[in-house]
Amino acid sequence: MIDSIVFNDRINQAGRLKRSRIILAVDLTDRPDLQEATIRTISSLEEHICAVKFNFHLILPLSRSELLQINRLAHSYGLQSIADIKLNDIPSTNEVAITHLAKMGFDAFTVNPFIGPDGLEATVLHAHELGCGILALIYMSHPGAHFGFGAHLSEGDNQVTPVYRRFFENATSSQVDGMIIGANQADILKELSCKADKIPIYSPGLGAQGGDAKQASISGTDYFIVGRSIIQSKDPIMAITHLRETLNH
Ligand code: NUP
Repeated sequence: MIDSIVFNDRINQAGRLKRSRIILAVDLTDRPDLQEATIRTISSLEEHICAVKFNFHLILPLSRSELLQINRLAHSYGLQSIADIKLNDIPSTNEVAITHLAKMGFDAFTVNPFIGPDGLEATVLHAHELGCGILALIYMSHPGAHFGFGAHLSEGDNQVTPVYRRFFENATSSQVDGMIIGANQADILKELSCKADKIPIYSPGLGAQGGDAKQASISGTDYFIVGRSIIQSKDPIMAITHLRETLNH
């Protein structure tokens, strides 16, 4: 039974119990049996993962009660559930969204630090009051990420700071529960994992987006977010077993 009020403790415990640091991105596309397909997918892979992650693929088409049922099932398997909605609004609006999602059984939410340090801190505080966690985007995995996360901020006196470093500083001081850095951004992963201290790094961008799990692990990834290369595989159980073994050895 995983029942800490601290998200980081819960996901850490789930990782140890399942002997897996894999988070399944359940990115099923819309279909008439979406809830059943989600349940089947989670049930068939639950023993190989520590958490599930849902983005708008499921949050938009499913109802509140369907999502609550799915999250209860995930919890019954000892999994954590992450709503990947990349919150990016004023604190009071973020708080309303988080409150709704927490009532649907989600344990953690993704946030874009573009909202600034004060907004990030307020969002983290609110999530913590509800026993939930916040994962901040620091450097995304897609090719266009460098336009935003890799852009440079002018500090005057010819000094420039990359946006991702400022996001990292803001995320650290706001005491986020995790940082999201693409598995395919090896240099950034290496640079920030040395400084991240006790804040875990979550990496999507494996397989379909070109990242290599072993390499990401060496570069500092703690939790591995993976979707299409498992759920669209001809044999998802074999694919996830292989990934898990690669990471555990
Ligand atoms: O930088 C990010 N990259 C990314 O792919 C941040 C994310 N949240 N994601 C999500 O991770 C993306 O929306 C998808 O749900 C998952 C990766 O899936 P796949 O590329 O393994 O299929």
